[in-house]
Amino acid sequence: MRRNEYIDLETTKIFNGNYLLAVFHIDTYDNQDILDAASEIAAESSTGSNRRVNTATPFSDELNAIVYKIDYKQKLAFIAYPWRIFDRGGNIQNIMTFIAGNIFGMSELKACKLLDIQIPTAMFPHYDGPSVNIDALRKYLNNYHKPILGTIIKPKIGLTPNEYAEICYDFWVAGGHFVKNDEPQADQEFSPFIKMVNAVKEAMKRAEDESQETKIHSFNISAADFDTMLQRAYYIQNTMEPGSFAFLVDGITAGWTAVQTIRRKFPNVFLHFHRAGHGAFTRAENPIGFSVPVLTKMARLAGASGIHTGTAGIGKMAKGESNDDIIAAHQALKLKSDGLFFDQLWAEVLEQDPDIENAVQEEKNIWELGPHKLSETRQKNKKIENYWPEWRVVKKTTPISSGGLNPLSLSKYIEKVGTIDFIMTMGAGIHSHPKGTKAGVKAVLQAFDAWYNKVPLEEYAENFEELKQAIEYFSKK
Ligand code: CAP
Ligand code: MG
Ligand code: MG
Repeated sequence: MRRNEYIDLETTKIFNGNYLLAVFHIDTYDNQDILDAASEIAAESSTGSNRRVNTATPFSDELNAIVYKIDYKQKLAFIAYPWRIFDRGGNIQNIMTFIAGNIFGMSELKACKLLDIQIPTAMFPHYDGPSVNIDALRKYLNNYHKPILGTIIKPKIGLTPNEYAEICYDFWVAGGHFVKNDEPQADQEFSPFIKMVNAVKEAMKRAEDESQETKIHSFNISAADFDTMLQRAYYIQNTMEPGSFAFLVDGITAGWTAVQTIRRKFPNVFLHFHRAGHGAFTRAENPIGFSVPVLTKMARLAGASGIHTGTAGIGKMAKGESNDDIIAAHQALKLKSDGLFFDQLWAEVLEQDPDIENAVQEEKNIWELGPHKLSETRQKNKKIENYWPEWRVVKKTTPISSGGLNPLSLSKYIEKVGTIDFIMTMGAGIHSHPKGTKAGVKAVLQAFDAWYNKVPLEEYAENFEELKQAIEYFSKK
């Protein structure tokens, strides 16, 4: 039914900074007018229920979400949420409970997909945002001009701590930067957490001594309860060298509160948001859920240092809607980026703030250089450009590209995403190389050098056996 108290198609007040804007693709089973359906979604996702209640007051009505635009052709509803309805204290879980909560269960909806959001800059001082990000990893690794090249140890589960650590050693000593636990790794009886941490520490030391390079391991600290998560985090912090470790949290299955607890307890540790389970919400063919850019924006607001943003169709995982994976990677990295529906400025803009305007322009100039120029400039300067005004902004988070990737994927993804500022993790893409893990790493490094020197992979592989074998093997379906 039409809920007029949740509709105001002429209003412009929703652009005054007091509203979080959202756009949903909606459809109903009984071919209901989508303005009616949109007003019911606005009710259920803000102050109302399925009928007008007598207990509503003039003040509670002020907190109603507002349907402010409808695109009948594309079945899109634009809804504005007065963000004062959200829990104070920077709570992401509460926002998602409103805008991606009950409405997914509304029986009359055949489709209800939250495609994009615009977070008003007035909200930013109330949320954590990232503290550590890829810049800290680059400094620690002394790697400024390449993507952070990572792996996931495979098999996903079932290795003893020593077997696991040996594969870490092989990856690191051959030149790899970053190893992560796989998303279900925890404290299984055949691979006790403490033993795994100590085995990794020993393997890292061996690989660093031999390679004369620093290395990083991202440990999965997701657990049954926060006390156990924190115990695992403190154990790692007390065992590993500062900077040599990241904390991985399965953000969908462990939840937003887990992500934010770790962000707040360990502001100096890279917080790796693994999104296992996101496909139930984000896959393009899912009519009900939210998009990869929405998940990425909320993870950045929550303070994740990095979040998986997909492979833009290059890997094994299904893409989100259209080119969502690339939009998400840009939403992760940029100070200002255009989404499919909203552009998003990640700064609290004081009136006529020239600093931010300059920074946005500088960022635009840097991105227009393209990944090659950026990589060459960084190779020479060995530093990160400082267009980020450290104050009044939500720092960038790190796109993590993963899923069915192999040495042949690297240059394709760099060109698609238009930057080298991401972590790329290859599991099978390294550990299924015909000549083993070390050869897999060498093939990835050679693939990067081919891109950097602007030489076609096949031509470059004529002088590099590991890359040649990778091309032969990974080109076969
Ligand atoms: C990749 C991976 C990652 C998925 C996550 C896996 O392994 O470790 O968890 O890529 O997907 O378990 O499948 P492979 P996404 O490199 O062997 O494929 O990044 O899309 O969230
Ligand atoms: Mg309820
Ligand atoms: Mg995995």
